[in-house]
Amino acid sequence: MLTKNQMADYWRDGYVLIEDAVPAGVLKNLQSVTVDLIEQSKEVTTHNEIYDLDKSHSKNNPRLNRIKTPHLVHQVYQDYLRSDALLDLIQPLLGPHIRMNNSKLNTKAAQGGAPVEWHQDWAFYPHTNDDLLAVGVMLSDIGEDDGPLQMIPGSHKEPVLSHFNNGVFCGAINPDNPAARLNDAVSITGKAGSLSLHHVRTTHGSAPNLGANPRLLLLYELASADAWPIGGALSSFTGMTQQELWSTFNDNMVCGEQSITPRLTEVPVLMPVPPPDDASSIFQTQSSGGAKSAFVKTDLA
Ligand SMILES: O=C(O)CCC(=O)C(=O)O
Repeated sequence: MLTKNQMADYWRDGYVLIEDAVPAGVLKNLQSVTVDLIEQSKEVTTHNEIYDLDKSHSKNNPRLNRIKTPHLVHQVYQDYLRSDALLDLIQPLLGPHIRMNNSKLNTKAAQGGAPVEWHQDWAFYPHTNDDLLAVGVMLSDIGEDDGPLQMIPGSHKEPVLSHFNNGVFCGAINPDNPAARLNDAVSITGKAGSLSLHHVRTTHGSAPNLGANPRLLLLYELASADAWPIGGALSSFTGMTQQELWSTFNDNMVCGEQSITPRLTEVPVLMPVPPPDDASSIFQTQSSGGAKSAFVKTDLA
């Protein structure tokens, strides 16, 4: 269960870190399946439905940005999502009816794995209300040098900032924008088995991984069931038929009841269009959209 203080932290700062959140046996399974999946990427030479590759990926040295939609790749990721250990932490924030929009496992490669430029998830997928959050489960120890998630406290209560470059959605805030308050950044570090919860409007990003091991962060993007994505946004639902969307929505219910009565609140919405050339992941959106980097380039990799 979230404590009262943890809930207060979340609503005040737009994120909270919970240590020792994942039961030891579950953590071990998540880690071993993840290591196997990275190993299996050796045979892969271009981005595909499962893998987003780091620039220096090779057969001898598998280096990934991401395992896409891990919940579709292995049951272990579904089981943890639907476990009481996780639901007890998210229901106090999202209510009893929760849908997962997407999952991803960002495996920032050792010694140079790519940064994620500063952004608010909301800019990618505005909904009818903003009762959405992302769970970030640390599957490896994550210290300051490992490219931890960084958050800007209180940004979830501030305006949604431009994520455009030359009129094209680039999925990143220009680091020169003073409204981003990047000097206020706080790193979310912790031991494997810790997790963070961040509000959909909280500004966050992460630097390259300078550490000796891949930084493994499993992300679940969750929504109250009555928060419906606004059509036309870049999202995991883009391109689905109505039937596919309905069955995906039902498959992705984590707990409680499906809703066909979206709750409409006064939320700031700016549609993420026109899209960049490649919007297949945040990494490709930011690079093909020409996002200006906030992070010092590294040539370690
Ligand atoms: O993996 C990270 O450091 C950031 C992930 C993130 O914000 C995203 O994928 O939207």
